[in-house]
Amino acid sequence: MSRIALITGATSGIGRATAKAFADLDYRLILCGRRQDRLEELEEQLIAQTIVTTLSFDVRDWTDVEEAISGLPDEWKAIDILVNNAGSAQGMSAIQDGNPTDWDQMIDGNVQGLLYVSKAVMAGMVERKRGHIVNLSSIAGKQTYANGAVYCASKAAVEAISMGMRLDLTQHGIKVTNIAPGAVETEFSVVRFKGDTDRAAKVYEGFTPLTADDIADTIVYAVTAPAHVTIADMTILASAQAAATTIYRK
Ligand code: 8X3
Repeated sequence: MSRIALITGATSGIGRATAKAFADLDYRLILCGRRQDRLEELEEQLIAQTIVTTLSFDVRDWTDVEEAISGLPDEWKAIDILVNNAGSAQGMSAIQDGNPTDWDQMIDGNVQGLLYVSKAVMAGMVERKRGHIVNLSSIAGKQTYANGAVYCASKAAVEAISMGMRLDLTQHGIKVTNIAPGAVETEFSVVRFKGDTDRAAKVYEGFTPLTADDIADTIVYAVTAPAHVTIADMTILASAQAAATTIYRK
């Protein structure tokens, strides 16, 4: 039987591209997101290629996460691959001007949400002595930049959690991969700037940014590596990008 992969934040950007790439590998897919209509629309697209189910829940709500994942029918319970992709940046401002609601959303979504979904999936992986967890971090988790302290902190937490997971889970036959993308053109900046598409477009002006498919390719590389190989950590930058905020624009 083909592997079962659960992807959070599957309805857009890197999550959606990963779902499509996994469908090409014939993986059975559990697509998770908050928006049921968008999940169904993606399911509709992928169903010709592979077996798909959807789960709609908010990663920030433990009861919701626990109920959704423990309620999976038996044939979906043996999850082989978890892609912790859900997350966002909210706002960009000096720390003293930061909005606590934005902070909550980033810490709760990017850190707590990743922990909750992992918690709901890890016990089964440990029991089966098999599994692969892919955490979406960011270059922002490795390099803090001005006006991004809380987003960067949330991704630095993902880096620490990836390392900690690897320390605790390797002995149970579970691989952990941390993926740290640089500038990827998705809805990321539109969300960060609360729908200001002009400001979002400026982030990617004057150079060729990464696409969600570029990152999906690296995830495929990690999950299809031979059994004896763990891709522990990958940083992927646009070729015009030298560091988090150093981008050579034309
Ligand atoms: C997204 C990359 O550099 O805009 O995580 O924070 S960056």
